[in-house]
Amino acid sequence: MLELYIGNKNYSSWSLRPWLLLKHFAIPFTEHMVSVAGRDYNPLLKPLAGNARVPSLHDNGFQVWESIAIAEYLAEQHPAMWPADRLARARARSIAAEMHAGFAKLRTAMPMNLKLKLKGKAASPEVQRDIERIVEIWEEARGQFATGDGPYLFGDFSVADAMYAPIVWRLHIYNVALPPVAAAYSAAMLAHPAMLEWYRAALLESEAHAHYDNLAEDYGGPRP
Ligand SMILES: N[C@@H](CCC(=O)N[C@@H](CS)C(=O)NCC(=O)O)C(=O)O
Repeated sequence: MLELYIGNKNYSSWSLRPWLLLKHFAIPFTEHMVSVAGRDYNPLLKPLAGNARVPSLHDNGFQVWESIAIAEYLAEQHPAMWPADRLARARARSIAAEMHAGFAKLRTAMPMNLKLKLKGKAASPEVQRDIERIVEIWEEARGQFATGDGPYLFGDFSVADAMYAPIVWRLHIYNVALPPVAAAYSAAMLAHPAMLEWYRAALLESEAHAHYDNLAEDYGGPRP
């Protein structure tokens, strides 16, 4: 039996990744939500995961933590989670790992907070570099590796899409303008039924954390 421990849907960007994978591939699981607030260390999470963080997947009680490791664990049972072509699969793994390890400037400047939709502001040079690299990654995947009719990075939905899903939300929330290929990819992701399910649930949550919510003013307030 699979149990996924996740943080608040409004804020927990890491939790979204394995949750989306499980949903997209229609894998049965039970979800448990815990409170997260951008803490460096939360002792309450220690019984759930060795790294005291969510997401954490429990498979008949065996714990798997770190979003990328959870994705790999699931993909062993469901190989369609990675592209079938060997080189496409290698590239998908590279960009998934790059996401897992990087983009700290963007993640700090633009936390996921699904209750916000802001006018936006000019990015700092460091954040702009992250944005440009993300656009480059998406354009290359779509242009060189996407097969079939699927609108996702490699055509069909894969671990790579799950890893970039919170970035799609962040760029949308903070109104970052995207060139056509990246904009089309973003629109496809935002229309994904599981992304919408997560979003609707996030809107119903009541837990609030000022250090995330207060960014609204800095980004020009709400946009229509
Ligand atoms: N590298 C980890 C990051 C996990 C992480 O930072 N999770 C946050 C929530 S998004 C957390 O558990 N924070 C603890 C807290 O705020 O109490 C992963 O990929 O799963």
